[in-house]
Amino acid sequence: MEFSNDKKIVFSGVQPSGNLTLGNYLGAIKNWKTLQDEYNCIYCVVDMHAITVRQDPAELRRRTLETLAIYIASGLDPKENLLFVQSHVPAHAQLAWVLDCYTMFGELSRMTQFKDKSAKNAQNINAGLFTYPSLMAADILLYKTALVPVGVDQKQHIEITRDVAERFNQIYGETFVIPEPYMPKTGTKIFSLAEPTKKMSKSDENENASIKLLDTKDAIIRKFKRAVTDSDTCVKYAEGKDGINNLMTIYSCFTSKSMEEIEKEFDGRGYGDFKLAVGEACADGLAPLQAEYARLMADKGYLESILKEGASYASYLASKTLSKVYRKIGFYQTK
Ligand code: ATP
Ligand code: LTN
Repeated sequence: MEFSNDKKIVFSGVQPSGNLTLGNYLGAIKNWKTLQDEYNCIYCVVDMHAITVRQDPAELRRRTLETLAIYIASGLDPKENLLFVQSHVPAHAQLAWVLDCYTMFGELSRMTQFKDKSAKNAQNINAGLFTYPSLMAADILLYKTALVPVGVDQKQHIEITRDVAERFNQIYGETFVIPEPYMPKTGTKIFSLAEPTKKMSKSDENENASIKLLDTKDAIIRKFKRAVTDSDTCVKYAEGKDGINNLMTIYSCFTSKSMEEIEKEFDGRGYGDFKLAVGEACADGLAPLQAEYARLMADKGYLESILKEGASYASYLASKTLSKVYRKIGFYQTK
């Protein structure tokens, strides 16, 4: 694959740190394919970010390929989108080190993801977890990215990327393009089904808290049936009704119905009916993705060929930015 024109660049990624959830899909991946005509899109499997939390090597390896298959099964055409694995392109680590030296300890200390993950992994608060945003900034800045489609939880990381890029540009002159976050109107934050004030996360240990993209229809319906709601009985989007609000958001994402339409549809019907309808809409909405995923996973050779080609083109693009940066900061370059 090769970008044949100078459309603006879109870059995003998901960590292969667990089975992908409905949060990853509705908050990020589902929106990616809507950008593929208008932009040159780069979607990366960010395995280097995943090891900021301990991973089982065999599982990390397996999930890396599975994540790629989910990207394609979600409608990303590998002929139009640049798809690759982060660790296959050394420039990400190389630029991250440089950016580490232009990112302040105080800035990194304010990151809520760092605070959350440190609390969750108290025995493994490693330096990578702390400098995670510099690697993410490197991912984005290497490709002159204009737009970064992510869920709302990543907004702070885009802001620090912009700050670091502006700081660098101020010292050395125009080097980096300053990226903008891109967030859809609904689905930017999907909450846990078990604790609807917490974000749905693929590394949550509670199986019932998240819908996995590859869950069977039965499992999806069962999990929605068990979803925590409130003691009210009325399907209404309102403050304090976190569980119901979350289910309504999910239902709206799959049916394109507005909150008012959903309230009307379930007027006078109980939560049981509503939960079943959400489960069915979600399972049916995911069915085509699941079928395509199964087809792709049966052909690992094809998936590997995409990764090889992707790494080669991404390395070519990234090396241009990296050498510019190396030159600007004064690293000696032989002729
Ligand atoms: P982990 O649990 O390992 O931290 P995660 O499930 O939070 O992972 P990431 O790989 O960090 O997922 O995120 C990939 C993309 O999915 C990001 O764009 C992120 O904003 C989005 N995302 C993750 N969880 C949600 C959610 N609950 N709602 C909306 N978007 C989400
Ligand atoms: N930190 C992101 C994943 C990620 C990313 C990126 C997203 C790593 N590098 C670059 C957009 C652009 C997350 O979702 N946790």
